[in-house]
Amino acid sequence: MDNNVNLKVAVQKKGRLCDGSLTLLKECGIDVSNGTNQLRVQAANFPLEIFFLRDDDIPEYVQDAVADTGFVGENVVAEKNKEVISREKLGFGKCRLSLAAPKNGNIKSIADLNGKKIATSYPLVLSGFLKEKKINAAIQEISGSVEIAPRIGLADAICDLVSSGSTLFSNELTELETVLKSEAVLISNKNLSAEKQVLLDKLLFRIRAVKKARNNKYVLLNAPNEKLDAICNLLPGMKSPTILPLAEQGWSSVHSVISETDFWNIIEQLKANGAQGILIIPIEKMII
Ligand code: PRT
Ligand code: ZN
Repeated sequence: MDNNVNLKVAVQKKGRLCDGSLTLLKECGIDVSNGTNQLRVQAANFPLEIFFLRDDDIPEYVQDAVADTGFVGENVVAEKNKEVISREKLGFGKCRLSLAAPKNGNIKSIADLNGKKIATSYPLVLSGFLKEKKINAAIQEISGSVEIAPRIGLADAICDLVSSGSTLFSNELTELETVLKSEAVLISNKNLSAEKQVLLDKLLFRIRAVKKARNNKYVLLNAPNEKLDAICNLLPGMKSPTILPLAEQGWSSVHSVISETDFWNIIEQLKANGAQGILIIPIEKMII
């Protein structure tokens, strides 16, 4: 294998996906601490080079092999419609592209959009959605501040990204329907060389281990021996829980791995079965 091969990774230069992308790379053991001021940074301990770009340009650069892979929102991938492969959802940058209309106006559902004008930065995704729903509305493409379009008379409704909903709320807009759900995703070029594919697979392996670890917790608890069966049945561990005797007669320590959501669902039952000294510990990496 050519030792000079570098995986070229596109990351948003400044914005909502920048921190999440760099943190994920760091948790994958890839050190890019040289900062984000430059256009490109070489990782210290992995054959990988980061290019800092505007998020809108990332699908095209990956398609054209200027970058081999990139971190970008699914919303941008859908709108830019370039020839790239979506390899892995990344669990951050979550939002939805939604239709919204003035709170006190006469547009109460998407059927009321017929004959109306909708402002958006996502004309391609929106036109596909309107076609599918058989709604005949005009699309006014604008590049920013979409939420003010109804107030200044530019459009009757909008189609924009929403996360907390506070932008819609403060502009007196109500959400009508979700057009697309989105999160950050790792995309790649369709024709990677064998060497680059090996590097991408290594990166994906690490990303999956970090994602699994983020969703799971290590649980330690003390259980009276007569309740061990009941408690172990409550814990869906990776294989089966580890059970170690405690110095105190009649008690054991139970160790397992569990998703955080599952844990909160069974905590009361664990306590009802006599579990004590329950510890929840974050997991750094998880490889199954
Ligand atoms: O300069 P560059 O072009 O790289 O950045 P940008 O300004 O285009 O993008 P940026 O950093 O704002 O967003 C990058 C990506 O983050 C988007 O493409 C989405 O995938 C994701 N993302 C997640 C969001 C949001 N949440 C989000 N809330 N992108 C934008 N918003 C905006 C939205 O447009 C609206 O103005 O935030 C406002 C709504 O937020 P709430 O919380 O008030 O609902
Ligand atoms: Zn952008």
